[in-house]
Amino acid sequence: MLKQVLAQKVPEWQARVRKLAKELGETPIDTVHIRQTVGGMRGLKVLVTDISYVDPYKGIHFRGYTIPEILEALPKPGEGEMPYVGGLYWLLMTGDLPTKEQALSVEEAWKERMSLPEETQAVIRAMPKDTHPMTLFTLGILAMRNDSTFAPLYAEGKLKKTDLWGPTLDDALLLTGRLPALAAFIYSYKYGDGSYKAPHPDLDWGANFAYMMGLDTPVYRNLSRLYFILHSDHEVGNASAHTAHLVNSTLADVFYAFAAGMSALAGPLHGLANQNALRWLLGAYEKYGGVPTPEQMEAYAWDTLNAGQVIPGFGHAVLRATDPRYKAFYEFAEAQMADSVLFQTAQVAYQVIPKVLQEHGKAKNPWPNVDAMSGVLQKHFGVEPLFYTVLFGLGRSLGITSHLTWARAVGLPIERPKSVTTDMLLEMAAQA
Ligand code: HAX
Repeated sequence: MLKQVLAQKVPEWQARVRKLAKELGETPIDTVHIRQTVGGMRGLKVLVTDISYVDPYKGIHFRGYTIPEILEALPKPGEGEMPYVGGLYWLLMTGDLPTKEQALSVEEAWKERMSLPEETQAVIRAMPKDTHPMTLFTLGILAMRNDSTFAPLYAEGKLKKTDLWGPTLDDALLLTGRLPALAAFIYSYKYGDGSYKAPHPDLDWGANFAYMMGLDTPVYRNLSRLYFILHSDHEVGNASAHTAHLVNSTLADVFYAFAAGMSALAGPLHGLANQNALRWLLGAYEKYGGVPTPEQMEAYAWDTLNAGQVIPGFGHAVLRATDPRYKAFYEFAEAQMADSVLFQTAQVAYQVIPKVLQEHGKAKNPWPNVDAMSGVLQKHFGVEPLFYTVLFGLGRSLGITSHLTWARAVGLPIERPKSVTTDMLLEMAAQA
């Protein structure tokens, strides 16, 4: 069903991008400053996607909808439950809010693909148990590449440029379908009895993950759905999405591209912030032998800052207000685990840290980001902190594979920015 809807939409979007490239291509849209050339290309408008957009004040918009809007509007399994992840995938892929039938059609497509092949399990089992979960995750993704639809069709010369998106979507559905089983198996291998728990045929993507993790309660099912929806996408310029986009622009398939993206996510400046934020909050709790008072939290925060460190979970490169993903998690925690001492510690942090960061005067955004709360929730249900980046990656697969499908649909070319030497930059600066 998803493929038929995309097939109707793709030609119009191909024409739109062709127009931008051919008729409007010489329009200048920005000036490049040397600070950006030597500063990680921060803020340069050099990528295009219609799947998501981060507004500095209202946060992430998925296909134009804010977090509160999608949590309200996406179809849900039942009253008071979190939406089907399949509905979010429909929205990301098509741009349209799905009916319940459309959301369930994605869930059905995933169910048909959800089992983890024996050889992928064998690849994980061949690794030492102390291997990092993200290494296992990346290996597992690459191991599934043998089942790519795209790779053999392309190798056999059977694909026209305008048709590349179809088998990319096939790969996207296969990969995203299998990832919950891969993640849960890695968890079992590292922290459990090492057995593979097959997916439940009656459960949706989010609930199935909870089931395979052995955390099959209504609350954790809902947390899983919420967690994956909130982590699904954050534009295409962030390091993991951009890495996957770059790799896929060479026409390396979705498996190669997503594995590369997950290697980027594994870096401490990207996907590890949730662990650091949790560790920091636990540190405050342990230091004061209980939930800190606001005064104690303030002193703890200044100790961190005076030691030249950042306060994890606060600040953002783009956002200039409290991250709506943080707010959604906060409300979930307030409703489901108000008596958790860790949540109470996070509440004191929320009360105190923005003021401290404002006094400190460096951070452009003193407000909490999603990572200030995501680890708190997982820790409450006993999930091991080293695994949080895999959870992040599982959610992010939804956005990244949507970007890849659409990049192939509109025929974005291989990426090749230009580099210059420092001498050239110094000369340009002297002449400016
Ligand atoms: N605590 C202390 N200082 C902070 C700070 C924080 N939480 N956030 C920013 N600053 C400092 C920066 O280190 C920088 O200092 P210098 O001038 O000495 O280099 C200054 O304030 C200006 O930084 P900025 O422009 O406001 O922020 P950046 O765009 O450079 O960085 C970060 C954004 C998210 C990396 C930053 O806010 C940070 O390090 N926060 C803590 C770590 C964190 O929570 N990371 C997760 C972000 C969410 C995410 O994207 N996850 O994937």
